[in-house]
Order: sequence, then structure tokens, then C-alpha cells
Amino acid sequence: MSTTPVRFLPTDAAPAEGARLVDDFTPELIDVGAHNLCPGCGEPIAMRSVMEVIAEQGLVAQAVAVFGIGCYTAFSNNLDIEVLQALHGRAPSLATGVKRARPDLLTVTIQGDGDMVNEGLQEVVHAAARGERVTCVMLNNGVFGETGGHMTATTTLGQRTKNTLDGRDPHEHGYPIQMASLLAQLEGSAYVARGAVNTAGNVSRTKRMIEKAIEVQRAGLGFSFVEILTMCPTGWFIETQEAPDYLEGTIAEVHAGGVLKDVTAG
Ligand SMILES: Cc1ncc(C[n+]2csc(CCOP(=O)(O)OP(=O)(O)O)c2C)c(N)n1
Ligand code: SF4
Ligand SMILES: [Mg+2]
Repeated sequence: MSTTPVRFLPTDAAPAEGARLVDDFTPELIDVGAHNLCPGCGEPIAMRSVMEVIAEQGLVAQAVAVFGIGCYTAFSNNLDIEVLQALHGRAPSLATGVKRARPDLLTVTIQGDGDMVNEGLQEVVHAAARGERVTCVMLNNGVFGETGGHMTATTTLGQRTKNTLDGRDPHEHGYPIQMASLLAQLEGSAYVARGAVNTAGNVSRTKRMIEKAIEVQRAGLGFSFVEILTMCPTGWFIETQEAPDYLEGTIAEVHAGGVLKDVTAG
């Protein structure tokens, strides 16, 4: 039995200090701490990680983000860096234009799996093959979150979505595209990694991947890509608190985490 004395909190008066709210922890580049994404969504954590890296590396004045269209797009009015809005799937091409016109800028795209893999796959594949000095980030939740949780090209076999109620069936719906694995094969890609935000450890590993991808872009070594697995309890039709484990047991089983390519290694 523990010998540590129990310390009861005084309840006869209000606490001297108020509780700290999520807003109190907002990083400097996110202007409004409260967001309108669902409770338990992984996208704000991923967005926060990207913004923290840009701030920590002192790159705020040079940073241009190019957004696709998805739930995360709600952050475009909230960030204290330049944000360009691309048409569905076209963010890598827009980022290419920015970077070629202004090589001194840091160019980071943010897209979802539906936006990047379903609606604009050729854009990112060609940007990677050309070795564009941009960093592309894909938030992969395996569904079209914003439009209601439909299957995307990354949805894993057996995964239940709004239009695969009995789970994704390869005979009817084909097989998932593994983006990081695909892009790592292209000679123009210099750094490719896949992280996740379902545990504190994964958030910290993912942040290091973003740091490395930005470092590779700044060194002019080629295309860099970070795929981030994010929770979407609403689109997965599960309880919010079950989403981190669900991610681990389904999506992460197929889209396995780690660094797939790093030309600076060794
Ligand atoms: C050309 C076009 N087709 C469809 C839509 C509708 N649409 C808006 S967001 C979205 C889903 C995006 O899904 P994803 O990229 O996975 O992002 P998530 O919402 O999951 O973060 C779709 C299909 C649109 N805006 N434009
Ligand atoms: S629908 Fe999914 S991706 Fe969109 S805000 Fe809700 S949890 Fe996040
Ligand atoms: Mg999605």
C-alpha cells in the first residue's frame, strides 16, 4: 500500500487561479485558439505541429502555406502566416509556382487524403518527380471528412465508411494507395516520412519529421513529404475517445509509420 499522504483539495473557496483552457496553449502562429473542428479530431494537432516548427525555426516571415480543401481549411483564416487557397488537389502545383518565383520562401502545402489522392493525385506525383523544393503535408484520415465520411483512395480494406458500410471490399472498391510509399520511389523526392497524432509519442516523432522535411527544402535537396495519420471520429462513426486506438488498429496497420526516405541519412 502506498505511504504517500493523500492531499485533499480545498473546496470551501474558489481556486486562487482559474483553470487553464485549451486557448491558453495556443502556439503563437495560430491566432484563435478555439476552432470549429470536431472534438477529438487529429487535424488541429497536425496543424499546430507544422506551425510550431515554422515559429521555432524563425521562418515566420518567409513562410507561405498552400491549403487544399477539407476540414483543416478552416484554419486558413486563423494563421499568422501567408496562406494561399488552392483548388482541390492543386496545392503542389501552386506551391511549385510560389517556390520557383521566390526560391527564398519556405513553401508548405497542407492537403487531406481525399484532396491529394482522389482529387489531384497527378499534381503531387509530378511535383515529387520533378524534385520541386517544396514540402507537402498530407493529413490522412482515410475519409472525405468534411463532406461526411466517404471512402477515399487511402481507406484501408475492411474500413467502414459512409459508402462502404460493410467495409472496403477490394473486388468492388480496389486497394488503398499508400502515398508515402509511392512518393518515396520517385528519384526527385529527398525526404519522405509517415507520422501520426494519436499518441503523445507519435506527435513528437511527427514534429521531428516536419522539422527534417523543412530542413531538406531549405538545403535545396529536393521534394519533401510528410504524411500524418489523423483521427476523424465523426467520419469514422465511432466514439471520440476510441479514435486514437482505432487509428492504430486499422489505418496505421496499412499505412505504417516511419521515415521511408532520407537522402541526408548515412
Ligand atoms: C471539385 C470539388 N469536388 C468536391 C468538393 C467537395 N469537397 C469539399 S471538402 C471535400 C473532402 C475533402 O476530404 P479530405 O481531403 O480527405 O479532407 P478532410 O475533410 O478529410 O480533412 C470534398 C469532397 C469540392 N469542394 N470541390
Ligand atoms: S469530420 Fe473528421 S476531419 Fe472533419 S473536423 Fe470532424 S473529426 Fe475532423
Ligand atoms: Mg480526409
